[in-house]
Amino acid sequence: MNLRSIIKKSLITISVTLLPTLLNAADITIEMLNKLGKESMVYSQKIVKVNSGDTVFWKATTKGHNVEFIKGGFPTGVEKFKSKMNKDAEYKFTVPGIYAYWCTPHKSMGMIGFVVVDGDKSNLEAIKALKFFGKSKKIAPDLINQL
Ligand SMILES: [Cu+2]
Repeated sequence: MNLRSIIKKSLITISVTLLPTLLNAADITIEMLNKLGKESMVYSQKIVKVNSGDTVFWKATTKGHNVEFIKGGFPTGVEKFKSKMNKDAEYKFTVPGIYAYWCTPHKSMGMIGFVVVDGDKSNLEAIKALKFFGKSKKIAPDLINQL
């Protein structure tokens, strides 16, 4: 085998190896954290805006967290989603609208987040009507105003 064919073979191998990774790459990564600046029990980004087809990846940077879509807090027709504790999570958003979620054990400690898909806010009234608890209840209105 000459150098040229070795290079060609290598490039093909690299492409075949990397392509699935590139195709599955998350479009947005959010860290689940015990601490971020002065805040504790928090998602590194509380609001993200994505396009349908985009995947959001929640990294379990610190343990003890998860992602749970809030009942009534996502577009109709979408199935509920709850990730495993302590584990990375990912979700591919295909239906436009607003998605509200919290971390199950820290739902009253302000660990909430929102995803807006395709800039569609048609379910905003349902989001405003959600019942939040404790610290989350305090911070939710301001976040919802920023959607
Ligand atoms: Cu948490």
